[in-house]
Amino acid sequence: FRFDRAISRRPGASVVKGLRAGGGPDPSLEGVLAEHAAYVAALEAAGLAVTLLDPLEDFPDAIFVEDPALVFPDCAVLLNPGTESRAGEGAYLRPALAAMFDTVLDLPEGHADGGDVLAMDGAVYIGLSARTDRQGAEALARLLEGTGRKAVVAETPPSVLHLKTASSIVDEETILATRELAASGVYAGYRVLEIPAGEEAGANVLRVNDTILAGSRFPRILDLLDGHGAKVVTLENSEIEKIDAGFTCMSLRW
Ligand code: CIR
Repeated sequence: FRFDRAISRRPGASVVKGLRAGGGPDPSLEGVLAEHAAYVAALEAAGLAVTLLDPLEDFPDAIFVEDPALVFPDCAVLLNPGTESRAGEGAYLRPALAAMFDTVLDLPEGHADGGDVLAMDGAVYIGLSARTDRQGAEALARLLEGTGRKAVVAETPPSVLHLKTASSIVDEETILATRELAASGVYAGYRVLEIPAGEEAGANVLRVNDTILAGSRFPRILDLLDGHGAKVVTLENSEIEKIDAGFTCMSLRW
């Protein structure tokens, strides 16, 4: 979770048509723009130099740059998002990644979203979901093993969009997770902070250097995050969450 740089993408007007699992109303464009700008400012305040890419009107979900790609200090990986309307996003990320990374790898087969990938120092966890199929997860695991990393493919509870909708890195020994995901045992060997019932929607938080970005509506999660060597910064996300935004998925960090 120590990073110097990030890529994020400005929302276009089409962002209000972003996918949402539970239906529900469109967010307001002004609200999304304000919340996204505050998010980028928070990354900068945490010490990151953020490269902002131009909006992609043809792809309402393109602000979620961590789904079509993953980055590590030594390489970037272009994935293959598991939903039709997002399949073309990677092509628009490739030039930026090629300019910033010597090595850009491609997922050779199957589907995988970056939201299903939680990278600890010791292992990279790849969740199986409606977006990440076994073929994609196993191909990604092999690709990452080829870069010297250990990869673990895990089931994700069917109630969540992505692995990181239900779990987040707090520090190198600690993961915040919903009870359902914690009970699966996937994070055995780590200290797991279990989310109190009723606050599952706040499971996605973002550790960046000495800061943890978290939603403001989850007081018990905020209490749990206290005392892990980081300042907890709360962000308003009431509009952006209408299209299932998480804090991890709106940037690529390395
Ligand atoms: C989608 O359904 O693809 C977007 N509306 C939300 C993606 C959020 N990404 C993430 O949790 N990693």
